[in-house]
Amino acid sequence: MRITFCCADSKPEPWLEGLRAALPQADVSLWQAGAPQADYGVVWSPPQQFFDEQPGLKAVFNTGAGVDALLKLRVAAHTQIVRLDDAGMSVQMAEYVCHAVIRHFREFGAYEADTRAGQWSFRKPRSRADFPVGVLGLGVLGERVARSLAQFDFPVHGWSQSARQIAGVRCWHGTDQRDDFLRQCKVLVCLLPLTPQTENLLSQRTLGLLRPGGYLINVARGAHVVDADLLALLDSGHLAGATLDVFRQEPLPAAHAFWKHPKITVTPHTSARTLRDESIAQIARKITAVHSGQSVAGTVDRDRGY
Ligand code: NDP
Ligand code: OXD
Repeated sequence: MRITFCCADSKPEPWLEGLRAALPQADVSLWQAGAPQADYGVVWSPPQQFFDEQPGLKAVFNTGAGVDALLKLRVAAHTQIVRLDDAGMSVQMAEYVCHAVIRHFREFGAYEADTRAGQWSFRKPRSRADFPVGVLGLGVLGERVARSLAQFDFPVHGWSQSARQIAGVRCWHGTDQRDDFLRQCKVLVCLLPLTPQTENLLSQRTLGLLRPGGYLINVARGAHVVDADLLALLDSGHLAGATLDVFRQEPLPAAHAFWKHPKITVTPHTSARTLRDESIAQIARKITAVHSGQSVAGTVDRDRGY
């Protein structure tokens, strides 16, 4: 079996060594133009040339959860696309989102500013009942995040495409229920895949439905948010703040208003990193399964877009 590795932004050697150790029977090599035809690809943001030159791939394994970049390319219809299925990401995402929600709810940013100024001051405790948190997307990451927030006794709502049931989470689904879901929430966490249906979903209209003093945490993709609308809602005071990990253009351009906005916290697409060892183990297991004709979790439905 031949495996070709083509991942932007990753040092290839540790991946190649890890894949060779996990699949000793396979011939694993770094893709380059003109490379021989492989059976399987391990990819992140490959160029179109990769797929043009590898028409015989049986499957490609994405080293991330989001496949939006991959689905913009022309990939042969018979090539199965498989995404990472957690592989250590969901606990990181739960840490990140719970941290952002609690930091905002407990006003730790304001306490840090006070104590840096030498002030021993107290703020009136806020009520959890006034801080319902909504999670857009209840998949591998969103469900873990929703359950984790519920552990801290926040009222938690979740929205997905199909109906879901999660203990401790009030679940909503479909476009018809979306606006009612948003009206319940003060804090909104975006964990949707980027698809034609979800692009630009977070706009003046939809974010305007959040309770006054709302807060946005976007950890999915930058193109879910209409940047100018978010800025307008922050400046009008309808939204109290935002924590943003993902952006339309990454790295976030130096001149972008998000960098210095006093109500925005920016992190560099780091909320849930791909963990190499866990990912190699998962991909190797799935390659073995696909090679023997079995189905695997995380297979992307191209029509659905995730
Ligand atoms: P999943 O595919 O497991 O879950 C997607 C969820 O979104 C599902 O609940 C799905 O509904 C819901 N959904 C999709 N489309 C719609 C729609 N049109 N209307 C309502 N609900 C919809 O994805 P993951 O949880 O694994 O990951 C989510 C995203 O997080 C990734 O696509 C990626 O972009 C981003 N990500 C960001 C990272 C970072 O570091 N910032 C790291 C990893 C991922 P249903 O359950 O009905 O199918
Ligand atoms: C992913 C990401 O999709 O890192 O895995 O954003």
